[in-house]
Amino acid sequence: MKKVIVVANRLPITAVKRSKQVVFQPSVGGLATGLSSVPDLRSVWIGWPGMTSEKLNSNEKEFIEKRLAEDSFRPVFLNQNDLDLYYNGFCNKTIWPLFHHLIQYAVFEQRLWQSYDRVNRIFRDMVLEVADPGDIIWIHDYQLMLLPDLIREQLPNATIGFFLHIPFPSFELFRFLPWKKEIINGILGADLVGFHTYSYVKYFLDSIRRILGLENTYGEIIVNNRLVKVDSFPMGIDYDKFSNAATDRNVKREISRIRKNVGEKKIILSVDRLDYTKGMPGRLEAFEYFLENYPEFKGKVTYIFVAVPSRTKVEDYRFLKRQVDELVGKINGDHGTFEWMPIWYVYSSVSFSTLVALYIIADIALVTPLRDGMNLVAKEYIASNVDFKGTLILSETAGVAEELGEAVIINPANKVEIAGAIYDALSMTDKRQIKRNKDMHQRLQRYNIKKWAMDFTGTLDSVKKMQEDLNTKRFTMDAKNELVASYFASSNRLLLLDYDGTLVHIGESPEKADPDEELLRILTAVTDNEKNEVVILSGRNRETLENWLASVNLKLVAEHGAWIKEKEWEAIEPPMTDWKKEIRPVLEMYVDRTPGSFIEEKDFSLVWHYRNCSPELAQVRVKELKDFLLTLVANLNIGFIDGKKVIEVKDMNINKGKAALKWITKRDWDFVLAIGDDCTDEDMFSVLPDTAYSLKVGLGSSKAKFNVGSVKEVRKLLEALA
Ligand code: ADQ
Repeated sequence: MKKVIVVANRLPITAVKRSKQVVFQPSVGGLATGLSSVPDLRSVWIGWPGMTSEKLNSNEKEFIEKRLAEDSFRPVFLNQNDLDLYYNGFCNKTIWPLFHHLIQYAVFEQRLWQSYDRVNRIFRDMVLEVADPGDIIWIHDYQLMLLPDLIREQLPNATIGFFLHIPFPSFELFRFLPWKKEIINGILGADLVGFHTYSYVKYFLDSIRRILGLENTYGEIIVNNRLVKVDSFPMGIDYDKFSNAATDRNVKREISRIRKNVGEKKIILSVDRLDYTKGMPGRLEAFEYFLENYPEFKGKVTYIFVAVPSRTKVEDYRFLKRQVDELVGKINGDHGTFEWMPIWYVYSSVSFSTLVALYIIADIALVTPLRDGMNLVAKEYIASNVDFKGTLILSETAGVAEELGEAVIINPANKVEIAGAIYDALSMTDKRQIKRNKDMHQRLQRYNIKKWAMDFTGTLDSVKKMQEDLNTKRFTMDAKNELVASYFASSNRLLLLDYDGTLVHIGESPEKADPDEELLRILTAVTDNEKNEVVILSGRNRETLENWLASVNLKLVAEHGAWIKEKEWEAIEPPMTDWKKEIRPVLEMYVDRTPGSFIEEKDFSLVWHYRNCSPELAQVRVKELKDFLLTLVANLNIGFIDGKKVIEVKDMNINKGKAALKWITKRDWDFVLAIGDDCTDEDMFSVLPDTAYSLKVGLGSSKAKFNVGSVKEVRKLLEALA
């Protein structure tokens, strides 16, 4: 049976030492519940068990390994140095603040990065030990962003999913990260990349476009000839666990205990890890503002403020603790009386029964993070209140706000608005509360943690199937051997080769695509064989081809078939260029409105280049220009090609197909091979005889018989023919 290997920084169980004995604290999170419900999957977890190596002797380590193995957990042991530099360092001082748009807290230090890289490799080694062919490897969160690609390097066919639980930042912030390219490439080692919301998906795709120059189609990207899908999967909760809790005896007991202590006052609740992303000081100030501006509620409202200790080794968190302590003290001091304490401050983790009792008893849940990947507390609050009562006040900047739009949505930086929302919520009728909460309830019930886990693993499965479909036309070793054999058995051969993207890799600057020594050597060897006729069919102009390829005895086709050179250059048809004077002013207008773009004029075409423009602006302009050209082309008998970062307007009677036909019909060839990479080469593929071999470089549908991986593979093939 295939298994899912869940890799996360922490295991769902923590080892601690009590009176010199190692004991375990189970902390079953939502993820474990979700995965246990995916049919036909057995799961193995890999993660840090919670104690550093220095605190364990070899017997204790062995004991931990044995005990964890009973639950199919595999520990990754980290030492104190790793914990300081990787976890408390790069993870929580660099990535966490930056990804939450709080760059003022972020530090960028080489040694922290090096440790992150090293620890990701330690995790990789454990995955390699555990993984069998066919397993699903599901990697979680920001601590392990390099891991997908590290595994891919060793297991090229592995099924890898990656899910980020925190927000992905906008490019304007992400660009500050000195290791942004490594991080993006690391994540793209996965087959499926998931985020909580569509906004994070957009930010991620935007960074890929800007950093790697890779475009996507509906979230699908081709990375090194492998299809990668990026999509949103809003994480759900264990709905039944929370919605059934109201009838639990322990929960009922907790409710009476809390009610006895608070009395009949209205209850406002907040529950979070003590973290600067959660907006705690701003929330406390908003509560103070509420008391000052709605004094009629003094003595009638209690704010239960639960904060779970978190990352206490990081100075910013200690500072926040002091800040929160002071604010709570100040508000209680300024407004409290002998009979009434405005804020009940609990700085500890609470049991499940207490947590749900608080959710049920609270009239208001105040969830006001500055930024939050999702925020499960908001979902748990709604799910626990099966009578649909209570009001959720929610930050617009929490991922969960995209799903729970019926909540009272506020800006966490606006204390006046938050105070107003508290006032409205306290005055809200039951009827209105029920109406708001019912829809949210149903949504949480439907898209619960099980559905989420099945959705992610199911999508991962379908991505693998899509990859297989794309691979069916792959140019395998057998296909290559057959082609080579047929080549050597023939004596009258025609080779039709595109240039850019086929013989040379198109990098950032297409003007620097001149042939390197290796290519010239290969082309010379192939053309020197008198049984071969080799034609380069390119979109480039005559001068460029002439300059670059003069030293080789090639036949040339320039401007997509407009010019042909056997001995001298000849126009395939008399040039028809009247249309240029109408199109040029249009393109000039686009140059003026799109900084970085420029026009290239060829004999038979006009080309608008936009590779140096801002990708967003270019996307808009390309769409506008194409719409505009569509209205013009029919009358002018021209067409346009939506090429690689270019729009080329040209006479549609001229194409590579026509030029190729000129050669195909010239002689009775007993071997024909055509290789190309983009839409202009499809015209060439479509005129080939059935017996011809044709290869498209890269993935994607094509009239060519085979897809070949890269320019490198094309060169290898030509070398084999030399
Ligand atoms: P967190 O930042 O930890 O998670 P959150 O989504 O609210 O934030 O999850 C906290 C969990 O801890 C909840 O399930 C809650 O019940 C529990 N919890 C909180 N306070 C507690 C307390 N005092 N005692 C006991 N339990 C408590 C990260 C991201 C989030 C994202 C989650 C899941 O930062 O944005 O929603 O992962 O992907």
